Amino acid sequence: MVKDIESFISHYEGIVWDLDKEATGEITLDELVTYIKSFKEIEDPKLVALTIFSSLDLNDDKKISLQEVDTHKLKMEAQIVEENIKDGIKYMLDDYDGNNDGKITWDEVFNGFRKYVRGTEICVYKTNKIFSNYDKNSDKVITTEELRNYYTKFFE
Ligand SMILES: [Ca+2]
Ligand SMILES: [Ca+2]
Ligand SMILES: [Ca+2]
Repeated sequence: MVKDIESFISHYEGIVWDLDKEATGEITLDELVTYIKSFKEIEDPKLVALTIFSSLDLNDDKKISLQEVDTHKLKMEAQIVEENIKDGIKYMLDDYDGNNDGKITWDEVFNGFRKYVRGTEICVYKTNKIFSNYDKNSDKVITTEELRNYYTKFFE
């Protein structure tokens, strides 16, 4: 169903052009059902139209406006950013948070490198490099909040 909504949105402007006879910039439920019926492979056009309406018709006036489509687009984009941030945090914790307490200490990162990198100096260097990126308050602990700040800047 989400796919129906997204494909509807990506075609929205073209659809408005075709269906919105009075050129109000809005699509009614009937207009949408008519449009969806043109896709032979969709078995229940009314149901698909209602699903699209339930996510897009925010002010419940039984019309989808351009603004409502834009709002939905922004919401989806924000959701993608949020997922990327969460993935980034998870990736760091999976890699470095040895004792799974949701914080990454200097020793955890250092010991992580020690397992597969030869030479103490290079491990210290690599560890310090990570901390200069993430540990904003320089207390030698990377918190999930610091990770979130880092990835928020990175993805926005
Ligand atoms: Ca509306
Ligand atoms: Ca830890
Ligand atoms: Ca810190």
